[in-house]
Amino acid sequence: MRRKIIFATGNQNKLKEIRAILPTFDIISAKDAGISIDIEETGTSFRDNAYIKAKAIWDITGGIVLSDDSGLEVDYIGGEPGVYSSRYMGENTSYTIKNQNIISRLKDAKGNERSARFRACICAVLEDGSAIFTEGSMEGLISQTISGENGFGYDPILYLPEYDKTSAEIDPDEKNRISHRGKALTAMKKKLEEIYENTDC
Ligand code: ITT
Repeated sequence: MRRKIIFATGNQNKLKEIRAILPTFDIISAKDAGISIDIEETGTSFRDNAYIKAKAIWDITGGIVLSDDSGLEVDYIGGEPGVYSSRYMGENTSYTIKNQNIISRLKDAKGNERSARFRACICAVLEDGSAIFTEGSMEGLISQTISGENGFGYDPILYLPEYDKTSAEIDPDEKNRISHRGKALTAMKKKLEEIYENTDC
């Protein structure tokens, strides 16, 4: 039987990726578990916010709760939008506008000055309330134009030189293999397997 895990996210795109990356788990969103709470992300790091999200759901459900806090760090603009990636320019602003804004802010940046990365921190709060963390990143350059239809968020502006494509142009399965989220979740799966040795984890 597949182990049930609640994933503390309201982001459907993340859920889709998480389910593809962890097919051996039955991943349930907080909403599907009947929980609808607004969790304020008051942390200043991906790790802090990942913990805040997982712990808030664990306080209600117990069991194992996973969460992801992630974002885009652009070096030329001091690491922005970083932990504020989903709130950058306002939560309801379209990603076409957000992405165009970042491209405009980098109009004078050349070559490696355009370096950027997606980062993800995955937190698991376990049955006993203890927390474990894994991290992953995916390096690239901010593209000159918005390009690609796959993925979500800032995928259309993170250019991956080794593929000569943006993160929104590569195949979704390929993204999951090399992405910040893919790496952090694969590392978390390994940690959970070690903890729950000889179970279906
Ligand atoms: P939850 O907190 O409910 O999980 P959220 O979207 O608010 O959903 P975060 O606070 O972790 O999640 O913000 C992550 C943002 O970073 C996300 O909304 C995108 O703007 C960006 N981001 C993260 N991973 C990404 C990816 O793989 N591709 C494109 N953008 C990504």
